[in-house]
Amino acid sequence: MNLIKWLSILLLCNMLCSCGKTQQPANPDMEWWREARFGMFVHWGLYSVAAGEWKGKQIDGIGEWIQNFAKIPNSEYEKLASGFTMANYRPEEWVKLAKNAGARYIIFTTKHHEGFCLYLSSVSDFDVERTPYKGDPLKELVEACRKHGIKVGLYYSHRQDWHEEEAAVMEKEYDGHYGKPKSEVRPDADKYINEKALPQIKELLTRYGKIDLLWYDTPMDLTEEQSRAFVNAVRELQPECIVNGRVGYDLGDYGMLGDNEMPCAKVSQDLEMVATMNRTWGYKKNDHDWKKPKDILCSLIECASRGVNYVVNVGPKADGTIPQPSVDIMNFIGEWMKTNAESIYGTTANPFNDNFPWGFVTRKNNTLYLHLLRQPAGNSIELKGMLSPIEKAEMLSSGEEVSFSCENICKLTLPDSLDYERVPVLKLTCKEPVHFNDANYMNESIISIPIASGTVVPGPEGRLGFSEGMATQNFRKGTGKVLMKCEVDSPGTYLVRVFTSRHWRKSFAEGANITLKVGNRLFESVTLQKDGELANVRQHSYPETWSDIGTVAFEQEGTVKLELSVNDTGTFNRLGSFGEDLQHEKDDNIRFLRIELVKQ
Ligand code: FHN
Repeated sequence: MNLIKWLSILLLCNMLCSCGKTQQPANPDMEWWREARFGMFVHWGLYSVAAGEWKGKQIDGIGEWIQNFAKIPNSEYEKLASGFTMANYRPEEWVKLAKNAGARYIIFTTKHHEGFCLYLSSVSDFDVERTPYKGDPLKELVEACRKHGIKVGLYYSHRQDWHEEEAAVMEKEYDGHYGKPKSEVRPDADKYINEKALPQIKELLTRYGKIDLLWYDTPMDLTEEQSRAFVNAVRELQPECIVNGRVGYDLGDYGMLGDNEMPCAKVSQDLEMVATMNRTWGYKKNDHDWKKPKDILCSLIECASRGVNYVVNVGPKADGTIPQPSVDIMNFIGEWMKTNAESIYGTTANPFNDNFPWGFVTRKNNTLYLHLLRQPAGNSIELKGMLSPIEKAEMLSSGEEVSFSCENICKLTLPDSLDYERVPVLKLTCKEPVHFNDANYMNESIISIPIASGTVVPGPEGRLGFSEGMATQNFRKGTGKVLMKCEVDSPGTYLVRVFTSRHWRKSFAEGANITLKVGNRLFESVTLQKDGELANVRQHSYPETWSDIGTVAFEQEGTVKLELSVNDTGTFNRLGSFGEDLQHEKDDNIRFLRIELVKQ
């Protein structure tokens, strides 16, 4: 490091040393972020040069972790900089891609775990100056964002930095990165934070004008005081800048789901979910496992219907080209947003508890938006929980009126010619803010009961609750039970189907055992079997499994109570280790999503 860089560090340290000590100023205004609902992530770095391959060998796992997975020493990894040409980098094209898709903010990796800075840094010489590119890619992107009215989010890996020995997290790091044996590596997190991370945050927040969002990642073993210093640095330098939840210790302005973790019910706080389009964040030339454009669009819709912001990732190549399938996906969303964006921006979650089999609902004051992923049975929809009379029903994109009647139940009859591949949206306007009741009803022969619609009765040992994404948390023997209910309006026999999920790195737990009471029927000490797994957008991240545990007969209509407890969480195997942390996954927990009663 040259003298000027050292002097800059000292100066920046001086200016920042009070950050950890001062009182935290008021939180920034979240208005634009809540209104946005949709953002685009960009993972771009030296890993984009490696593109998932090292010395002719395909390296498993997410592409931006290649240095770690392929055990590449810094001396070799640094050489990738010469191939990071950015020759076709057109930041304005990236911004237009995001904007045309309807994204309202971009989050750009200024420094990922590899430690390489995608901007001109005075603090570290492991930055864009080492590449053939003449310029500051961050400055250019920020300017393009401003020009097109897109909010600027900066990703910064504040704990992990494989380039700096001080930042080593010993149980996680490959000692070979530093060119010396593990026994000689001397980690010093405070030194790293004070001499590289915080000074770089200062650079990012003082050199590029207004920054709207600082997106920290993988706090790992940071202390609360260290995490707080990262929040305070932002508060002090740009009080209007929002801080994401992964800064650590719930100190951010909003909460975070795990990577590719879709919420399973409406959530109770500001929350964001980040998703890949294939299996990697950073570019991998042989990852062709692209999600379908419609599935990504539906993820955005589903997140909005749970009250969650959705941020989808693109991983440009080293020359700055965004892979064509990503462009196609963004354009597909953009086409839809042209006529349907009103049903996403500034909306709040589906007011009903129902998981409707035909799609998802969002709401804005007096208006409900019904997103139709497939044709409803009988080409009609019943909104059993709806208490407000509907004034007008129309297709959002065409304005075509839809016939309805609201006597006991609001029933809508859909036009015949809807193209469900394009996810039509039915807009319902009511005279007054929508009133509803929150019971769980039968739709198309299934009564779906989200676990989060239940109430928790705590047990003697620990506290059962719901995770950010509204699956159960700490659910094991003695932590409590969940009480739920549903409305039966069609007597008969029902199959009882229990849905659970898990992080993809864990196998289905053998021997997981529950007790479930449904009305008067007791399923005592039932071992969950893996009877099936849904083939959906979650299948590679948090796969959803169902277990059929038996049948129950209801002789009459009415409210049915359910009571669920866990006797044994079972045992599982670990299926690999590819970067994603398991911060949302407690080993001793069954992650319940919902119970379905399926009419036979
Ligand atoms: O380890 C990183 C990963 O590479 C990627 O950047 C994701 C994006 O959310 N964050 C971390 C894992 O959660």
